[in-house]
Amino acid sequence: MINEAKKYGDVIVGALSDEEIIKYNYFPTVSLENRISLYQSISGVSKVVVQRSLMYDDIIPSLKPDYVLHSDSWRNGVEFTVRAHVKELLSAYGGELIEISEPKSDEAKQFKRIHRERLAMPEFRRKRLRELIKLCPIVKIIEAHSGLTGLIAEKTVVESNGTLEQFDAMWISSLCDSIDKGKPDIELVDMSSRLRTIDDIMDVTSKPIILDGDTGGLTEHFVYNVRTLERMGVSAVIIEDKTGLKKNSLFGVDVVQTQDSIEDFSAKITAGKKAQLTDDFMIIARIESLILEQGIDDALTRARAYVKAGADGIMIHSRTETPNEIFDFCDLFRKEDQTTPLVVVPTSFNYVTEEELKSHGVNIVIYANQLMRAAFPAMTKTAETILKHHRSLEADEMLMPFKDIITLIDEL
Ligand code: SPV
Ligand code: MG
Repeated sequence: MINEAKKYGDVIVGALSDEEIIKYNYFPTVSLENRISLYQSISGVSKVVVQRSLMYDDIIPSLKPDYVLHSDSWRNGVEFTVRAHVKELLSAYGGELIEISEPKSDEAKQFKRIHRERLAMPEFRRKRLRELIKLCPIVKIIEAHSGLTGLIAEKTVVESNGTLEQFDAMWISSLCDSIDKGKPDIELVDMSSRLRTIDDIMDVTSKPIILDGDTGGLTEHFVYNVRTLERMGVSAVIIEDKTGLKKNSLFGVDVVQTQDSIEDFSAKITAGKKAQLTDDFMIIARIESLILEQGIDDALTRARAYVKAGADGIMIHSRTETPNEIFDFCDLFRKEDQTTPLVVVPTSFNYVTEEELKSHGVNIVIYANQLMRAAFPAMTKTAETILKHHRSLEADEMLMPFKDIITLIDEL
């Protein structure tokens, strides 16, 4: 591309900032600084500029290049809107777009695959969550409970309001992992089985993973599990301050649930932190005070204690229909602590936007069960339709074409 560009004049290379690369559903393995030096070292490049807008709004109007050279791959898919916008910016002053076909060689094809596979290696995947917290205004996480749902989390990209949107990471929900196995969410699905789910997902994805670690179990067991998760490349485990038979938080006080003492739960966090070997892995403490109607003061006291015990983040959970108590907690917490990452799971107050959460100091939003809740009614309706009609014709309009399912998963 650079050789081709040289034919038209001075070549300026745009290096996309890390924040914008993420929106393309890529993650940089080379720092922006090193990318800039790399491009500068290529003969024929006269200048490298940092591009801070995916839509080229910062670059084209100020540089007014005579020509923009770009790969023609953006003619299809979500990047089409970026292309349309670039053409608009160019036409404002008579600039021209030149599109170059990407090399079709095996080497070029392998390059993308190798990049993804490198990101999937434990040492890259594990630290990526911490990197994302620094880079993203809010880290967006979706639930995955299988290889297939992992692929949806990995690959889904949409164009929205003049930018591209994708999920940053995956949440291995105890609720959905249990439901997928036809079991209740009571820590019945054991760690070996949870690890198997994680492994299935890791096999086909590269995005970071947060495990819903329930109560973390016995401290004596938790320390071993921290080591295992860290070695696998999981980025974080979230453990909740409950003890005894755990029930799903969304039951609230309709079932018997016991909150752990601050001392015991803090000791579990400290033991976990001592067990881990890298600085990448995160242990996030989940506070159940609002779920168990113990009030914001109790939640704040616990947050302080858990951070002191070594927690790398706080998840505050609620099952109310409005986000008010979550906002109150976040505002008060942020008054005294501006750095510890805050995690929120807006299931019952689902009208809250990422923008609003961000404005109250939330760093990570988890969409904890939506893929499972989408799949179950669709599958049940299909089963009922086949039973009613003694054939599958009537169900067909709800299904993807069978020709598509056989090519859904790419071969290497
Ligand atoms: C899960 O997804 O399993 C959770 C979140 O723990 S919640 O179901 O809201 O308790
Ligand atoms: Mg759970």
